[in-house]
Amino acid sequence: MTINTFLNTDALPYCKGCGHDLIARNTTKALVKLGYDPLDVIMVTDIGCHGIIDKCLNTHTVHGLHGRSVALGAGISFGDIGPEKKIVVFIGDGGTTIGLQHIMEAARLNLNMTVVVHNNYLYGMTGGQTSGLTPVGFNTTTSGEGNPFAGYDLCALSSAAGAAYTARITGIGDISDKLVAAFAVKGFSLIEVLEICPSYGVKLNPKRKLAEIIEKAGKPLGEWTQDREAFSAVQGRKTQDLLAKVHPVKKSFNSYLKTPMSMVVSGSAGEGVQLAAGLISKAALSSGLHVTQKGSYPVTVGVGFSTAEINLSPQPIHFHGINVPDMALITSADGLAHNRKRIESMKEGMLFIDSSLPVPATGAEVIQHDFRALGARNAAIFSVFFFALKTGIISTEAIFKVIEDEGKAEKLPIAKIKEALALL
Ligand SMILES: Cc1ncc(C[n+]2csc(CCOP(=O)(O)OP(=O)(O)O)c2C)c(N)n1
Ligand code: SF4
Ligand SMILES: [Mg+2]
Repeated sequence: MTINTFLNTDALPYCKGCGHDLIARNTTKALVKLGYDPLDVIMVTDIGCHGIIDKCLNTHTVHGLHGRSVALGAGISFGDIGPEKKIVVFIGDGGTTIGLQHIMEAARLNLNMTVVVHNNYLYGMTGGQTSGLTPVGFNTTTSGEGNPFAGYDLCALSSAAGAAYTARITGIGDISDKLVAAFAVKGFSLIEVLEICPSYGVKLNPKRKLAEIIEKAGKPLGEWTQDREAFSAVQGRKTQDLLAKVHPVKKSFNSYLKTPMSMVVSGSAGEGVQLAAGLISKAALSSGLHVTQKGSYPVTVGVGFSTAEINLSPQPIHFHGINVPDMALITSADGLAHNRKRIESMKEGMLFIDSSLPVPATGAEVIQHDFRALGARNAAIFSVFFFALKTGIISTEAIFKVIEDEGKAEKLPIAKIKEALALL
């Protein structure tokens, strides 16, 4: 079988005689048979020998972490990409073992995609180790005396989980019609293609033929179908546009900021740090700046530090990491402890710190204030207004407008904040 519109080369990157070559060529042949254009197809590949096909394909390609290609395919499928698109997920027996639950979930929900399992009975790319689909008695580099355990019956699992279509076939000859049958299904289909890796499987199991290995494995070839509505048909009736709930931020203010600026806002969990950081970010957006914001806090809710990292820039931001910030707003001892090292590393910039706290040695200009005067829960929010007033990078009006637009005015002590700001 030669090159078609889906392949940009006839020289596929596998060892001679590898079954993955046959699957790749037949996959593209099946897609041509079904009338797909290459850009109607999203090929998601996994880690492993089968996954190195990406560069040879003219389709969209996504390459995932080992065992996660089905999860990536699921994410794409949830994206409501339209019925004319086709998601094909490639995964090895190793990836299947690692990410089995992703397959079960995609089958259970009957997501629109086809998973092509390249079952060569071992971890090919890393040298032929046993996987969860290696049959009992099969030799691998990690079970030289023959695998003492039976492999999973993947098709039984897929079908039991709810796949609309499941098939197990031998990877020999022209398998394009078998792939067509799987690709044409509305909902979740899985096709397990059995093959032997010539470089490890054949070498370690001399004289054994695929048909005999399949028979001994006790997992029959076949097709299993069930009449179920595809996920999109079930869920499409209920799904609302989640973006409709997001308040668009319009440019209503200006900022004098001419160069990028990084800052950390940090205090204690439960003291409004992330909310306060969000106010700065949205006020900055409404002032025409580009913004990134990242939150960091322990998994234990309401205990310990809470830190937000913000980048503001008049130009697009290509890197959002912050090592030593230009500005730091610290409203509690937890926040100080979490950021002490980088505050000590600041050679310039400004440190706004609650007056109850010891001031660390720093090259930053230090501004102390009683941010906790309006209560601990309002410390971070008040510090943000204070920062705006002192630096002018964003205006307090811009922050008040964000609060009003988002309907948060009732929950915040606006009158007290205004009173305190008037005294500054
Ligand atoms: C989470 C994770 N574990 C292990 C690896 C190392 N690794 C890379 S390829 C590979 C074997 C892949 O085997 P399989 O999925 O069966 O694909 P094949 O190479 O046989 O096509 C392994 C274990 C990895 N990349 N990521
Ligand atoms: S190592 Fe095995 S699975 Fe990998 S390309 Fe070579 S023959 Fe195929
Ligand atoms: Mg494998």
